[in-house]
Amino acid sequence: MGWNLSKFPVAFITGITGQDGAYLAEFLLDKGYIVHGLRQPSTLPDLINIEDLCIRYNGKFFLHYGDMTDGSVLHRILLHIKPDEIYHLAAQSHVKISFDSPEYTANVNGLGTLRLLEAIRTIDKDRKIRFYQASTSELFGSTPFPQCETSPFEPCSPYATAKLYSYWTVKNYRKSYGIHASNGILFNHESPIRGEEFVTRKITKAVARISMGQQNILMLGNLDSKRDWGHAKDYVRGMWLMLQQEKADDYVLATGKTYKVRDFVEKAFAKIDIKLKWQGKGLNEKAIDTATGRVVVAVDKELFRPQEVHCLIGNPEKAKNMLGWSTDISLDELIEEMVEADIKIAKSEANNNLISENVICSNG
Ligand code: NAP
Ligand code: F7E
Repeated sequence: MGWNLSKFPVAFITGITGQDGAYLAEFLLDKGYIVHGLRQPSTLPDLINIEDLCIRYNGKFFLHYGDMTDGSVLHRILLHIKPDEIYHLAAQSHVKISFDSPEYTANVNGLGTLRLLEAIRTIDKDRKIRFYQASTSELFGSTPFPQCETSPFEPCSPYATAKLYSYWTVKNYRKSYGIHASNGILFNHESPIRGEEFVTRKITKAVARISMGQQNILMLGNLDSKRDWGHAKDYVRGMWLMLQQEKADDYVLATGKTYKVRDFVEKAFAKIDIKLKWQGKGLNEKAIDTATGRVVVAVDKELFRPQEVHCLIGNPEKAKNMLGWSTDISLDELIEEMVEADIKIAKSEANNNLISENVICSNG
């Protein structure tokens, strides 16, 4: 298709292959943006979340190889594509993994932001580029709740300390060099394309597989930690709104409600008509399917973290008042969408297995 590309705003998204990157890319493409994304050099297929966009928006959607640990590539990409807006989402985003890989996490999540801001500082002399940084509720750690923009930070993981470095670097580049740079302090947001290692997706995937007889039991860590969970679709709209403001600033995006991991488990099982009864305490706690007496959830101490963030509840008043942002999708709707999507995947896996079994049978 022959687009006249010069009349469209240009966005650059790091982390485009992840959950938020995929939702944000679609949101911006639908608004008429040209979207460029950073894709890590990898031998493994990594485009599953954005395959459809590559086809639907051919000619307006571009991918560039690069890594947040390589500042020279970031510099070259910015010179080449001349973005109006940059959404910096790339990160080693798993909190538990950050305890095992603290130096890598600091390099990507902390210094990666510095590299990108340095590239902007040198290239964008007129300060036209608007910059969004994916900050996080993990900065609050064990601070009293509800948490808002002025709450103190008390990060409890290498992930959070690296993100705190990025948060302050953004503020410093805003004040020192006049760059339009904003921190979005986002509370947990999920979707059917959430990484399978995060607790919500791990739960909905297991629920779907249990309903299909493909899995017997779901092993979890801390069932009592509380999170403020929203839908990623609502949160990427908030990122865009931040960059449409005349002045850059920092905003909390959250639902203002919190639930325990065990509540999420109960709600997800309820979607397949399984009612749970909890028995035992601590590491011996189990959830039993009341209809069959079968244990469907148990606790594994390996899944606990060296330090836990026990309770997060965000206060999104500032974003509501200044950006006109609010959430459209409730937790129940989110869980329903996730379970339904995972049931579809489980069914198609079952069909594929059946087909390959038939092929083996007919060949043998
Ligand atoms: P995600 O699904 O884990 O996506 C992370 C993205 O970063 C992926 O595209 C990944 O590429 C890319 N990436 C990782 N290391 C990289 C590197 N060294 N160089 C270049 N790219 C790299 O995370 P998400 O849930 O979409 O979250 C987006 C951002 O928001 C992250 O910064 C996260 O820390 C932050 N955040 C998320 C939440 C949430 O609840 N989702 C809340 C607050 C803040 P591959 O696909 O190749 O691995
Ligand atoms: O854990 C508990 C776990 O890994 C949520 C990232 O997007 O949001 C995310 O970080 C809670 C924790 O997300 C399991 O201990 C119990 O208390 O889904 P999670 P997270 O750590 O909150 C923030 C805002 C980000 O910025 C991050 O990038 O669930 N939990 N059992 C478990 N968690 C996992 N992953 N797996 C379990 O088996």
